[in-house]
Amino acid sequence: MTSDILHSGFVAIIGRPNVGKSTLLNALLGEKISITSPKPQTTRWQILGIKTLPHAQIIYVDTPGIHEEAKRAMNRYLNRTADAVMQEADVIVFMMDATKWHREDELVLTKLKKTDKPVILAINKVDLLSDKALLLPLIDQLKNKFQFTHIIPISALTAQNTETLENEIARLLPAGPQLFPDDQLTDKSIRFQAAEIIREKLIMVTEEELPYTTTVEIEEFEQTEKLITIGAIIWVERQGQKIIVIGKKGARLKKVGTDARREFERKWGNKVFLRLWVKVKKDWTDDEKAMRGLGYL
Ligand SMILES: Nc1nc2c(ncn2[C@@H]2O[C@H](COP(=O)(O)OP(=O)(O)OP(=O)(O)O)[C@@H](O)[C@H]2O)c(=O)[nH]1
Ligand SMILES: [Mg+2]
Repeated sequence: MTSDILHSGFVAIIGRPNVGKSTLLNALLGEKISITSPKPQTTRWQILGIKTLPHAQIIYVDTPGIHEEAKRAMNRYLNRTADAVMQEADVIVFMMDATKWHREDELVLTKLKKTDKPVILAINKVDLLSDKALLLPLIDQLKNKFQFTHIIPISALTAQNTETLENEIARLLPAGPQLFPDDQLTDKSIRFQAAEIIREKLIMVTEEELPYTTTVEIEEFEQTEKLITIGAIIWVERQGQKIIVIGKKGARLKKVGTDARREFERKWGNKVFLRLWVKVKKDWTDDEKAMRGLGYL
C-alpha cells in the first residue's frame, strides 16, 4: 500500500442511459472495466473503477442509466441502484450528451437537487459537435439549472479533457485513507467480467427488446495454466427469443461466442474454451425473485 495517500472517496457517475458513463469509467482507468454499447440500459450494476494516484485514491462508481420507464421490476431495480450510489457518494459527476438535452436529464437533475454534495457536470461527446461555438450558450443555459461545482466539456471516447475532470475530482475528495490495494482496479470478479463481456456481445447482435430481456450466468469457470474453460447460460424470457438468440443454424449464438472468446483471450492472454447455452426463464425481468437468483440484488 502507498502510505502517502491522504484523500479518498467515492465518485458516482450518474446520468440517463447512453450518455457515456461506462465509456468514461474505462477512459479514466485506461482499461475496459465496464461494458458499453450504442443501446441504452447497458449497465445493470454499480461497478467500481479504482484509481490510485500518488496522494489520493479515487473510487469511481459506474451506475445504470436513470430513466422514466419504471414499468418492470428490472427498470425499478436499475433506477434504485443508481439512486443508492448517489446517496453514498462523496462527489457526483452528472453526465450529459452535448448533442441533446432530454427529459430524462431533467429527471436526474431533480434527484441531484435533493443532495448537498459537490456535483460536476461533464458535458460529454463534444467530439460530435460540428460547431464548438454552440458549447458556450449551452454552458450558460446549464448554469441556470443548477449550482454545479464545475462544468467540464469532455469526450469520453477520445479521452479529451478527462484529465482535467480527474484533477477537479481529486481536489474535491474528503480526507481519508487508502481503501483498496494499489493494484486493484475494480470490485468485480473475473467471473462477473466474463458474464458482462458475453452480455455485451449479445447486445451488439440483437435488436428491439432482446438486449433488455437477456442476462448471462456463468455456470463453470475453470482455469489451468494453459486453458480457461467457461460455461455460460444466456437466459431469455420466452421461447421465441431463444430461437432469435440462437439464429439460423446457430449463427448468431456462434458469433456471440467467437466475439466473447476473442476478447477473453486478448484480455487474459490465455486460451479460452467457451460453451454457451440459451435457456428460458419466463418473464424474469419482471420477477424480483428470479432476478435475485440471477444476481440482481
Ligand atoms: N462520439 C462519442 N461517442 C461516445 C462518447 N462517449 C460514449 N460514446 C458512445 O455512446 C454510447 C453509449 O456509451 P456508454 O458508455 O455505454 O453509455 P452509458 O451512459 O454507460 O449507458 P448505460 O449503461 O446504458 O446507462 C456508446 O456507443 C459509446 O461508444 C464520446 O465522447 N463521443
Ligand atoms: Mg453504462
